[in-house]
Amino acid sequence: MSAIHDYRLRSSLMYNFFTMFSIRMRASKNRSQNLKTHEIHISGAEGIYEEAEILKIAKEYTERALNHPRGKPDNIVITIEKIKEKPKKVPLLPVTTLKCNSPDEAKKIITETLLNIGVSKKTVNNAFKVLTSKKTMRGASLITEKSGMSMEPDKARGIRISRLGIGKADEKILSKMLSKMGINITTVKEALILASKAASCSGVIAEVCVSDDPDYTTGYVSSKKLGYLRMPNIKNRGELHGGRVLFIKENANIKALINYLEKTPVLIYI
Ligand code: PML
Repeated sequence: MSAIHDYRLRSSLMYNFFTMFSIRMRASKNRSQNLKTHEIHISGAEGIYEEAEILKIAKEYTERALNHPRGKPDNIVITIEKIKEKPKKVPLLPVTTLKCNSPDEAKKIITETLLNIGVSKKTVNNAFKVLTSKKTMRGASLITEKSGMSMEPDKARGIRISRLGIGKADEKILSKMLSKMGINITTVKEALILASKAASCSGVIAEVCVSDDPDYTTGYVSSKKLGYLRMPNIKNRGELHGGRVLFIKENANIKALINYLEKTPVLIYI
């Protein structure tokens, strides 16, 4: 290969990587109580995209924020940020849908699964308090596997698992795969991509998620070893509670863990 050709190839690869953007949306509602105003979470979404897709995605995210079952937002914040480091490649978790007929059954499955992988009963109980609380956390809660301590610095915000996405070719494969299972919808795709990033974090043992969307009643428990285990009827239709809990190693380096989950760009591959 000539020096010029080699230079062009290298610069085009660099161009591709440097022109990827993290696009994030957060929508909230203002609520006044006791002369104070605070924000209630309505919806969020994000992905990693090429420059040519920015307008389309910003429109899609805006429409999503304006038409969410949790209500009409007062604030929609869309952040478009150029990715500055090469995204880490992380494998997609395998997907299984379990048979689950009620929230009680889901609670039993989650509890048994977590106890089996060494999470303490106290930690499981604390996780259910977060997942069923009326005050939904915007991001994820971090709970230590044995002592059940909450480690997220901001209890209202939690940790936002961020800067994550999937390349176009892999997304096509994912769509086909999910279509065969009859679950090719954005909610599943986005949750699966997020769970795959969380499971790739060295201090994270497992995750449980219940959607805070009152119309969406499927949730999941996931980990590198378990894969992504979906549970229909994890909550009753109409309920507004929900959230995400990450079970973390007792001795996890919290700063490094949060930095990976929130800041390190990750692209999921199949
Ligand atoms: C969410 O509302 O974003 C979480 C959805 C979790 C479950 C998605 C699925 O696998 O059906």
